Amino acid sequence: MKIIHCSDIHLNSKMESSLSSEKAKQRKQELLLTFSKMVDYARSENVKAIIIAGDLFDTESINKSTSEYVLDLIKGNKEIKFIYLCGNHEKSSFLNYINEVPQNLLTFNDDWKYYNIDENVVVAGIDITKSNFKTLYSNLKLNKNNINIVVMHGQASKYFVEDNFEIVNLSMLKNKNINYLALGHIHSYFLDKLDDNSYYAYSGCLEGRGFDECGKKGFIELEVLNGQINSKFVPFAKREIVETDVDISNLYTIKEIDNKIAENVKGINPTSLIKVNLVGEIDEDANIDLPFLENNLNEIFYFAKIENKTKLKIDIEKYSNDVSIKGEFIRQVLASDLSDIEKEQVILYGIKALNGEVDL
Ligand SMILES: [Mn+2]
Repeated sequence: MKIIHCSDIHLNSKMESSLSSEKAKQRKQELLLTFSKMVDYARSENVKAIIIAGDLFDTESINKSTSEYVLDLIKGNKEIKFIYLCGNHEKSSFLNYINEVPQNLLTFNDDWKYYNIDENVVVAGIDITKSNFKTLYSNLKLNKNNINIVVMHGQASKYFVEDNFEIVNLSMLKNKNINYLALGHIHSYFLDKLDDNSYYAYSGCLEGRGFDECGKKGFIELEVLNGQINSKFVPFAKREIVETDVDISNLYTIKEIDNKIAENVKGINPTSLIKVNLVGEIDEDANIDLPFLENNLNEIFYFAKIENKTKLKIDIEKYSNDVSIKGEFIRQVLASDLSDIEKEQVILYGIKALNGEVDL
């Protein structure tokens, strides 16, 4: 029997701020479509249940049309159980929009709830709140003869943290007959041992939204077979978000820099959103025309952005004997009472300013 564990879909997200409003709108739509495609995948793979471990929606004020879309998906797939735990972004949840909760939509509250989704397969879950976070661990009762999946939303911690109800306390979930702990909150896939017989995992989000959500995104597919539970991560995002450093040390011309970037991004899927950080030490005369380089990259990728993080390489020796204003400036700084580190910073900044690269 198969089960999907997903979380942190954040439907209705505003998406990355540096996108044009048109593309941001498109990404918002893609987010909803990827969720819908995951449900299609579930149907085609005969998945019995989809566990959503929180943050299905992004904001507290949930959009009506998105709610209706999700509700139609649930109603249109009666053979799949949607097991949905509200996360910290959904205090007034989309359930408020629903007059009649579909039979295949199973939810949780601040007491443990147990759903028998198949013979000897139980999914238990709870909303962690201010009033239950100290007692919930001792209240969890699981039969060791079942395959037990537990759903929670929060930051996993090996230590008990006083007065923090956003923490999932792993040490207090050990040896409780849990076979798999399905977590939400962290936006990247992560899996580790809970105790000798079980694992805890974050599925991560379905689509990266900004450059703080780089890498492969998707869901976890669980299979219960012969009294065991196996898991695999299924990359499923329509687009990947990639950030990469390109070292342009000792390059001077726009063409050289452009070629170096092209060489570095060769293997990246053109459907991606990419951010290139230019790094290294460059000559003050190097021609870094960011808009030019960025436009070239935007011809290849869905979205591209370049940040110049290079350091200026200044030959102080060369300037200290120079009869130019730069030479005079460097001689004055070197003769000052500043520390060596301060001298270097002042010189770099000053030369940049004299080159017209910074506004004073
Ligand atoms: Mn989240």
